[in-house]
Amino acid sequence: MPRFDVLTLFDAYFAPLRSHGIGRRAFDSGALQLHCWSPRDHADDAHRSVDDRPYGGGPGMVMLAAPLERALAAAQADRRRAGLADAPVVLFSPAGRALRQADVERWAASSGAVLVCGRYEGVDQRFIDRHVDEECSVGDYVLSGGEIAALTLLDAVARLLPGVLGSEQSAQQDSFSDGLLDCPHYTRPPLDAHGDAVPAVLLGGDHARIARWRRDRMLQLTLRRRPELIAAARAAGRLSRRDEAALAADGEIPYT
Ligand code: 9WO
Repeated sequence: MPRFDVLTLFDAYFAPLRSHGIGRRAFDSGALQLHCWSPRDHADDAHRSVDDRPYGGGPGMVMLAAPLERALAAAQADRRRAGLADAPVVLFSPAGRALRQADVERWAASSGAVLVCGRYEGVDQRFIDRHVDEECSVGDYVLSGGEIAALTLLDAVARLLPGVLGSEQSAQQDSFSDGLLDCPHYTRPPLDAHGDAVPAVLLGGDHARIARWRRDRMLQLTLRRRPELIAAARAAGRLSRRDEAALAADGEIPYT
C-alpha cells in the first residue's frame, strides 16, 4: 500500500480525494496514505515567503528552493520514522514525460512517492536539479499549479488498490488494462424515449457473444481514434488472430 507525500501550498485541493467516492474508500481501508507538506511551514523569514522575483526579469514569481528543500526533508524523515525508505521525487510539469496507465500500475504497486506541486511561474531549477527524480505531465496544457496533475495520478492509483473498487474485476476489465479504449456501455431502458435501442446482443444473455462484441467494439474504436495504440498492442503480442480478423473487417461482422 503506497504512501504519497505531497509538497503543496494548497493542501485543500486534496481534501475531496479523501472525502468522496473511490478515493475515500482507498483512505478508509488504509490502502492509500497521503501526507501534505507546505513549504510555507519551512520558510525562513517573518513573512513566511515561499517565492521571489525571477533573476533575469520577467513576470511572476519563482518558488524558492530552500523552503521546498526543508519540506522535502521533513517528508522523507517522516517516511523513515514510518519504516519506509526514501521515496522517489516526482515534479508535475508540462515538460515531463506523459503519465500512462503502466506508470499508474507501477505507482499502485510501489511504496509511493513525494509529489511536488509547483505554483507561480515555476520552481527554482536548482531544487529540480538536486532533488527531482522524474518530471510527469498529465497532458499538453498549462495549469495554474501541479496540484490537479497530482490529483490525477492519485485518483488513477487509488482505483487500482486492492479492496477499493466494488468489484475486484472492474480495474482488470476496464479500458487500458490491455491498452485498448473502452467499449460502449448501456443500461435501462432497452428502448428509450428517443426511440434508441440497446444493441440486441447485450440483451440476449449469450456471454461469449457479448464478450466478442465488446472486444470488437474496443478494437474498432481504438483503431479509429488511437491507431498508435493498436500498433502498440500488436507489437506487444496482445492481439489474437480473431482480434486481427475483427480489425480487418472493421466492424463489418454482423451481431444482431
Ligand atoms: C510549467 C511549464 C511550461 C512549459 C514548459 C515547462 C514547464 N514547467 C512548468 C512548471 O513546472 N510549472 C509549475 C507547475 C509552476 C506553474 C504551474 N505548474 C504547472 C504544472 N502548470 N501546469 C502543470 C502541469 C503539470 C502536469 N501536466 C500538465 C501540466
